Amino acid sequence: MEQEILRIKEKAFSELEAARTLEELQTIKVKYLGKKGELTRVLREMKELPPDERPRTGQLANEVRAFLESELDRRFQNLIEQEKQKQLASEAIDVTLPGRPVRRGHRHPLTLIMNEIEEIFTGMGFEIAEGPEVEWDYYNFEALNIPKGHPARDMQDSFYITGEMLLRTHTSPVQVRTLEKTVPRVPVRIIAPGKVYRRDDDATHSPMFHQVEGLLVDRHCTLGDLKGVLLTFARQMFGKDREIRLRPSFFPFTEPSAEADISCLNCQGEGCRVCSGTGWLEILGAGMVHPKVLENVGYDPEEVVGFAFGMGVERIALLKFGINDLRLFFESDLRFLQQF
Ligand code: 2NL
Repeated sequence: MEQEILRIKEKAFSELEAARTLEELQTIKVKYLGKKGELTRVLREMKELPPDERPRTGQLANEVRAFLESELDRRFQNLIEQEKQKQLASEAIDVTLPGRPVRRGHRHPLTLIMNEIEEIFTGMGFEIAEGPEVEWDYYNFEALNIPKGHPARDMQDSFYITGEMLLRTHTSPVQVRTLEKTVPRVPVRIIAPGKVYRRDDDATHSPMFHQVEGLLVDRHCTLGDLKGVLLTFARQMFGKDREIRLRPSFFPFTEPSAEADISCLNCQGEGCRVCSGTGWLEILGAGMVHPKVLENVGYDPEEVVGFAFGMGVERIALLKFGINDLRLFFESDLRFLQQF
């Protein structure tokens, strides 16, 4: 029987050494150590041996069983490790491969124009002011001398949130808030860039658009100073040959008020299709701050004067890029956007 046990040991050992997969190894384990395994069978047959032979043979059988168990265990660990290495090798990253190109984006054309406007005015000493897009009726209208019943306050023209709150229809409320905080200090030189909202939607109007307003308040300034600031802006934005003209106009928050035109970009003032034969293109509205507005925010209109202006960023962008439909800016069509 001892011969039999040793034979099983040799056979099992050489088989487990030869096993190449975890499945093969499991089969070998069952074949020798399982319930119906060869070594298990031999152990069961021990009770047929003469009693004096049983301890020695028993001990041998147990030693062989322990030996095979530990060798099987060692081979299991080996094979698991091998599988892991194989897996890692198949997943290896080739760091020398060229990368997949990621297409680089860029700023939206309106952002480019907005940044350019901001740089021109900060270059003249204006600071950038910001404020909320959801605004009180008071800051958006009342403080700006736009009385109850004025057409601009009509529900048809503005997005109201409650009776007293709306989406700002211009960035003027930012300037009102700034003046309230600054009074009675002068000079004040700010621009207020940002999104504004009106109930309009066609080729030249979007319900959300962008404005940059400017404001200067000091002990002394004139319409001439305003014109100089606007001429400097026009030439930096649209070219050094631009001329500027002011035409009388009306805004509730300025007196006097004016529309500012630049000499036509296409015909240099000769008159063409772009400027409808006039030689001029309207770019913004402006004026001297109404004394009522100064009073409303706490300045003494006998002590200080101011000028203000406001421009639509989309309009500036359309003129500068020679485009005729502002909806292009909001359609997110890359074929359009990639041209800037
Ligand atoms: C336009 C005209 C304008 C202003 C905006 C302003 C602000 C304060 C006081 C007085 Cl706090 N005026 N802003 C003045 C004149 C014109 O905008 O056509 N914008 C697109």
